[in-house]
Amino acid sequence: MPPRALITGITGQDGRYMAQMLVAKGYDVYGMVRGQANPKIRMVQEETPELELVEGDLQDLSSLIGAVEQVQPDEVYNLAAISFVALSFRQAELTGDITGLGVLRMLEAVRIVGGPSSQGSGNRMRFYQASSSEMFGKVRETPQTERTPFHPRSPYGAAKVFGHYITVNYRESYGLYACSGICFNHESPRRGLEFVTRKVSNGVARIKLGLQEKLTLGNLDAARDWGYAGDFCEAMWLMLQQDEPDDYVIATGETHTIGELLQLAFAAAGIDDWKDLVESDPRFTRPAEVDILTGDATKARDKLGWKPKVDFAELVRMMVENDLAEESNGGGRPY
Ligand code: G4F
Repeated sequence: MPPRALITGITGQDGRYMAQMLVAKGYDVYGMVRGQANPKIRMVQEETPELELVEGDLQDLSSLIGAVEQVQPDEVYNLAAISFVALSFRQAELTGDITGLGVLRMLEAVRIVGGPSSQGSGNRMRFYQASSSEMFGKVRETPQTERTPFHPRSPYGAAKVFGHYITVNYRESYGLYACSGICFNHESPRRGLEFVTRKVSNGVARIKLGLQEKLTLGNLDAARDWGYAGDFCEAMWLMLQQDEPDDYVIATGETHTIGELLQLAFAAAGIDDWKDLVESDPRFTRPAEVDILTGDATKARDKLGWKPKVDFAELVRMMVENDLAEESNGGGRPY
């Protein structure tokens, strides 16, 4: 029997890479979707025809129990969340419910359905929680490791801290094989247009093609440890293949500024003189900011044998080239 995986957040960037990676590894893969019409569902079905869809909603425990009962997964990847930090300030309660309590509900579904002991001990289902470097927020030390204290700076970060600790708690209380990956920013051509890397790659492509005049961003001083989403999905899978469950920082260890991101993106489109093409607008700044993040993934390297393959320059080039092709072709997909 091939192993079975259940992925929440299947229409998001990571869910899409994870589904394709697991299918290639021989898994039967199930993606959880909310019951309503979502144009991205067709996209993931076209992208990964082997994928089966199952209904479930992180706000509804009984639907999660139903999904886990139906799939009987060996591995559960909880990748779903309200993941856009800026939106979490405007929809703080919803973010707490989905990004925070949603983790608890998913863990409960695994604990209840997973047997043989309903208390979790001996539970054959392995659980991955997508934790985030946003939990470090106003950073207490640099670089950040698995032992760095958290200081979230947004409702999103605070909800992720709950999700992280409840995952640790279910591991310690019920013996669940539950892991938390503290993932630093990870990007790709599949990144949503609201995130800064894709906003830049897409904006640069549109400027190059004469479809847009300027790129309007928020805080230009921020710096991030940006990696490639495909590499990060490999780390998530590796976490669930170990003898013992544990938590890991997943990061490249390199920090770049938004200025460097802009420089590389414009260069990839063959535009040298770009300073006047970028402006900052307070509409895109946040009530509290995470200024700079740098991860130390030594533990993942030593215990999982993981290291990133795609570097920052290659990542930015890949994203700009994708957007140049999509925008030349009428703007890509409507989602
Ligand atoms: O691309 P961002 O929106 O990503 P952010 O806030 O770092 O969060 C992402 O990475 C986290 C991992 O650490 C994930 F957990 C989370 O779900 C998400 O995937 O913003 C990056 C930086 C911020 O400092 C932001 O203020 O870029 C700055 N920025 C400046 N101008 C902008 C803009 N961000 C966006 N989205 N749009 C702008 O116009």
